[in-house]
Amino acid sequence: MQRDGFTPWPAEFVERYTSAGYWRGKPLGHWLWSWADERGERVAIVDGEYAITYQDLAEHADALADNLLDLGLREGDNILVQLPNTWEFVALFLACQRIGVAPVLALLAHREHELNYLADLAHVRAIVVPDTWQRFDHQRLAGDLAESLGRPCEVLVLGEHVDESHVDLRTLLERGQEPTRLRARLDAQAPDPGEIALFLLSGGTTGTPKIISRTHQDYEYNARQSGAVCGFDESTVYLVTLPMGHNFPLGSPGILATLIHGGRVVMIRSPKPEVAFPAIERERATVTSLVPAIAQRWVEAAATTTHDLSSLDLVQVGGSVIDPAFAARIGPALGCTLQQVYGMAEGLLNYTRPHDPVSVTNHTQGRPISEADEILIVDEDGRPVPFGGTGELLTRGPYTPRGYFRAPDHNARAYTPDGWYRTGDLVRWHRNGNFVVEGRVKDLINRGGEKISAPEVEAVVDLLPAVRRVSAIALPDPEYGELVCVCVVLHEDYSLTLDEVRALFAAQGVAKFKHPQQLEIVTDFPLTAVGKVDKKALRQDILARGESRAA
Ligand code: OOB
Repeated sequence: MQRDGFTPWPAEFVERYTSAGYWRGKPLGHWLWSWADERGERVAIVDGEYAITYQDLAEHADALADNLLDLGLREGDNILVQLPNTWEFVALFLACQRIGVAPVLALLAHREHELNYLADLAHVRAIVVPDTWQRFDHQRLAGDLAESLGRPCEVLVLGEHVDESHVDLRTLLERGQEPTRLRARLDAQAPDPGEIALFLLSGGTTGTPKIISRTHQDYEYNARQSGAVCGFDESTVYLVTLPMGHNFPLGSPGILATLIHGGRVVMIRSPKPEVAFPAIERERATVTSLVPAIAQRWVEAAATTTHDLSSLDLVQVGGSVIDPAFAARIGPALGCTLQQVYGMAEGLLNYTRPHDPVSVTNHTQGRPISEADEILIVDEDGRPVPFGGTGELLTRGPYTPRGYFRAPDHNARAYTPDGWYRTGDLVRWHRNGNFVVEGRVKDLINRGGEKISAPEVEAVVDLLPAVRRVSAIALPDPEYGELVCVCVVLHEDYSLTLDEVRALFAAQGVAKFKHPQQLEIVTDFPLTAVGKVDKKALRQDILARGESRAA
């Protein structure tokens, strides 16, 4: 039973990926037990004082899966998940995989604006949140949201204070039944491996963000092959530094590859050096993944830290660009090898390899992880550019889905008729055979690795009565790489301040990381030949303004 709105791979590709062994014909939940059978009492996850073995993880996930069934969730249902990095989040993710329920992986930063939209788009049957997180009452927001949907939607809460009308996630994790019998019962109703296993959020370049459905076997390969490329094995101790709803820490190689390859996952709640460094020392973490803005903080903090970071072998940095000069500092500062990662929730992953020379790791964003990744670099007219030239990257492959979920109009633009995904990234091949990311043609702002859709920002600003026209652009930011600048043309006799703009974003319940940092009032926008706002020229104008202001 395939969910509507899913774009399948054509049969010949299914056959190709299966016969080559990329796809292994089993749902993700199957692998949970094969790991447990092999490694039983080895520790799978460390979360603070708590260490959970592979066997316990499988048993807890089964208990939870069974309780989700009791709540009425069924194969083909979707749920919205917004949780901090915890072992319970991993158990929930795996429980879903046992019974064919697909989690939509929201971020803790998301608020009404994003959650309403996602709940609606995926027709979710449950919402899972912490009670509170960083002083925000997630439970209340989820409760209000569930009520407003106008159809049954359970609220599951992780934390100390669970309202009576909601379900306590920890209770659902408690083991009741005899594990072998429960396992057999759940095995008997295992989902199809070609089905949707999870939804990742896309950065999005449209007014409403899209979600990406990933299947069991494509995502298992995504993680397994990532782990193989990065040398993951039983000695791997992976520190989950970034929010685990992101593709990077979840499956690239992240948590899933660590479990696939028999290592140990260490959970932390914050990427700050004050939290991460003690955890590295205590758990002898060997590998982690960071976005550039966090890598920057780690490099600065490492200069004076008293914590022993010597266990760190490999630090992956990706999600947005780093300049080669900074890249060169990371390895020496943290006493490890740098790996650059250029990936996307839509699929394709590129890594520099752990044994590459620094000329590769410091200067390029790596190469595809699979020999089955197909790559095209094309010019504006869709023609391949000669080797070494810059163009848009198009790709197909065994872990690059053929379409966004329930987005036919957008898919017609984002994919070619023969299934190539247009990444919107401008890249070139370095002569050493790795990609260099040169820029992008897609309309988004990349703030410290978090992607912000410019049209989504514009749609919010457009609600202001003072605003006649609006255009959101990326400007350089010393800490996060880019910031959100909104440029507006005002109606006559109106004025507008940045504070008013930000107050509107807060009132609309938009995630904080999307709130604009800069407001520029202009009299008109430069236009392209076809009459669209010329954002490149606008950006130049605003940068020039900044320079003359500074002078
Ligand atoms: C990762 O995934 P997303 O889906 O949040 O964002 C993908 C986009 C890419 O298309 C590219 O525009 C940008 O983020 N990006 C990079 C980059 N890595 C990603 N731009 C320049 N240099 C890099 N190293 O960001 C993501 C997914 C899996 C692993 C790592 C990152």
